[in-house]
Amino acid sequence: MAKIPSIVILTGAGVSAESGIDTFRSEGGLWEQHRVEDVATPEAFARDPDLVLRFYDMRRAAIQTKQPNAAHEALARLDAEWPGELLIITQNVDDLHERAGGSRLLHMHGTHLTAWCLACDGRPEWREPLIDRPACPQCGAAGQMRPDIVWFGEMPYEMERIYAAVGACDLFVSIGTSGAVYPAAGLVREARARGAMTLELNLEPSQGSYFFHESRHGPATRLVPEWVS
Ligand code: BV8
Repeated sequence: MAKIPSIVILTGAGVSAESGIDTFRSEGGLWEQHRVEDVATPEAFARDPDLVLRFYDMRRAAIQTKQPNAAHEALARLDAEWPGELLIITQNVDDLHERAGGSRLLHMHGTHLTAWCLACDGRPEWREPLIDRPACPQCGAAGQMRPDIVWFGEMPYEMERIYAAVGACDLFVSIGTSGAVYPAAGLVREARARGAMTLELNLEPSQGSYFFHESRHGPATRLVPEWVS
């Protein structure tokens, strides 16, 4: 019996843009006159923890007011129906893939759904602001919680599992990412080198378009349902 193709899907901020969540580089990724790259770093957290905690509290609260869009829903349908291997690797820290029903999901840059306690290394479910230095629900330590988000200069989560999935896939689809941030932006080359077909669905050509066999340009809420159907 013919092998069912295995699929790896990489999503970025563009898949959540039509849900009203700002991408990083459309408005220049600015926040309170800081570049995101300057706020989303361990150094920024050490230098000005209140600024960084306020940045993530604001984004966590904003995300809770947003809804998944037709792109998230189409990917969740594919996830539910595809009989072969499938993994959605998202760079996004929002929970819109989950809320659309996605389950074969990996947040390589972390998520707003949990916080990270530096006292016990726990990852409790989290929804509240961190600016008030709440106590960790697992160990009770106060003021030791940081966003469970991979900052610039930190190692993304589950890279071994990611490289194994990308190296074994037959189809690699990149959706809504600028190809600006590594190691995520290098995954298409890993997939292609191992013989996968590679497709990019993005509003406009990305920094990595050259590496894809095919690039389609337009809004994710149109391109993704068209591709999934
Ligand atoms: C690491 C969490 C090493 C934070 C994020 C020089 C060269 C190469 C690499 C580096 C370098 N200098 C530094 C590095 C490393 C660095 C990096 O790549 N920097 C870049 C800026 C050059 N990478 C890292 O630091 C990574 N870690 O390398 O660790 C290491 C090794 C050993 C031990 C320890 C460490 C960690 C990177 C993770 C950083 N965290 N997110 C947060 O969310 O607050 S990254 C952040 O930007 C996002 O998570 C996302 O992953 C990333 C890229 O953003 P995109 O998702 O692509 O969004 P963007 O706005 O850029 O693009 C949106 C796209 O959507 C656009 O193309 C647009 O056209 C399109 N679009 C818009 N609307 C729509 C649409 N498409 C369809 N439909 C629409 N409607």
